[in-house]
Amino acid sequence: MPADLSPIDKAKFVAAKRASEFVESGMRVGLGTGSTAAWLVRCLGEMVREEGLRIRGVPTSARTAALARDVGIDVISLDEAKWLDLTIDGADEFDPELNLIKGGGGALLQEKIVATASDQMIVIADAAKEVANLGAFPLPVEVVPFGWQTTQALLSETLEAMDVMGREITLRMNGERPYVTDEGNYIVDLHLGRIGNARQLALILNQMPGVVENGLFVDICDRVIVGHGDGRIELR
Ligand code: ABF
Repeated sequence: MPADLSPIDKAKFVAAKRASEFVESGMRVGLGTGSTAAWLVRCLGEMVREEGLRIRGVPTSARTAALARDVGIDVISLDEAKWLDLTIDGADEFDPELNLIKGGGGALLQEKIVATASDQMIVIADAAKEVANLGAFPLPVEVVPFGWQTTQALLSETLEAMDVMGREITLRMNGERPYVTDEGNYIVDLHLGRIGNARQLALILNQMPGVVENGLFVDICDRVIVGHGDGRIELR
C-alpha cells in the first residue's frame, strides 16, 4: 500500500486492490473513471509490470485511457473487445439492491455502455457511498446541447409528477462554460434528495427527447467492494 494515504484514499485503495484480485490474464476488462477507479488502474498496471498479467483494458473516459496507457495496460476500444469479462468502476452512491448513482465524474455514458457490455460489474467504493436510498447525490443526466434548456424544462415538468423530494435542476459547469462530456454533450444534475423508484425514473428519463443517458445504474452492478479508512474491506 502506498505510504501516507489519507483515510479516504486508503479506503479507495484497499477496495481497488481487492477488486484487482478478480482480474485474470486473458480478460477483457472495463476500466472505470474517477479517483477510486484510478487506484484500480494503477494496481492493474503494477500487476502487468511486476507479475506479467496480460489483459486488454477498455477505458470509460479519455482520462482513464491516458492513465491506463501510462501504467502499461494494453488499451483497446469496446468495438475491438466486442464484449467484456469484467468491468470495475466507482460510484457516487449505492443502495441495498446495488443500484447506483454514477456520473459525478462526467463519464456516465461510456461507463453505462461498458458496464452493460460486461459479464460482471464490480463497483469499488469508500464507505460513504453506501446509502439506504439513492438521491442525496445529484443525479447526473447527459443531454444533447441542442435545446438543452427545453430539455431541462421538460425534465422539470416530469419531476413534478414523480416520487422525488426535490426538483432543482442545474447545468454542470466547467468554470464559466458548460461542462462538455467526451461525446460533446452537456450534463444536468437533478437535485432530487430521495429517489423512491430508481427503475421507473431511469426509464422515464431516457424516453425524453434530448436526454442521452442518466446516471441511474439499475440491475447492472453485481458486487460492491467497500473500503474503509482503517484498511478494512466489506463485500456487498
Ligand atoms: C465514476 O466514479 C463516476 O461514475 C462516479 O461519479 C465516480 C466516483 O468518483 P470517485 O471514485 O472519485 O469517488 O465511475
